[in-house]
Amino acid sequence: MRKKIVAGNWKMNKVLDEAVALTSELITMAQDEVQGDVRIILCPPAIYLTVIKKYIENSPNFSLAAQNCSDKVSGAFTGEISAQMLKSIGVEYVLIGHSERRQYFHESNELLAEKVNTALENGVSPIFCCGESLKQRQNEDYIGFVKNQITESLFHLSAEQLLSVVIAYEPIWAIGTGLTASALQAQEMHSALRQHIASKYGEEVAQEISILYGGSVTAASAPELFASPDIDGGLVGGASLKSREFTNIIKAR
Ligand code: G2H
Repeated sequence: MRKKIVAGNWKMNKVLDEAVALTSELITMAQDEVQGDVRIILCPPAIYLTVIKKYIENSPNFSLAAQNCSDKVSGAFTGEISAQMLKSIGVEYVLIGHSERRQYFHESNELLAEKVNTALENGVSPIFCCGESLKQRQNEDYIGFVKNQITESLFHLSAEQLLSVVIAYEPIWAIGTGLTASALQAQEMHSALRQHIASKYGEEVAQEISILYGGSVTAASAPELFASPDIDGGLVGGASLKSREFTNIIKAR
């Protein structure tokens, strides 16, 4: 059985009071309403990680992820946060390769491979994001494009290392646009990515990796998406900023 995961990517939203209030509400709702085995990962802005860590301490199904980390180990890199620092405050996961970072901060597959390495070397699990643009979906081999992102950033890893990675497929055309990939479109890609992993690492490894879907997931769209055989949960942006909506998404996993 693969791990079921629902992660909330808050992006650059919420001031401290709002971040704390959202966390408290989520913990209460999850305690009262969420049954079964699901890992809930909160991805707040890095500045709140230590504060929120204290709030989730007694909630074993909650974990924290940073939204980014440096590809460098340490040193004179003003403004950067290393994987080692994340580990030192008890952060278990880090988003790597979110399309907003690829687009606005020009992060390449090669750079992302370095970030994956430093995260793994420090015991922080990458949530590796991949996905195609609308243009790529319309004009090109969109499955090949996403497979290549995985090949170039992950296929240098050993099988054991790869099993510490979570993959998040996020079609760029569905991010924050209100357009969700249909369950069929998402399943097509998830299944292709799993086969791609199997071709390199074997079926057993491919069957163990959690692949999340992201892109305008809501409480309304989550049940059908999460019912698809190769979709193991979601990476949720906008809808993770509201406790009721996000809890309902968690319940749909
Ligand atoms: C994709 C997703 C979360 P949203 O970026 O990473 O955001 O659900 O707002 O499309």
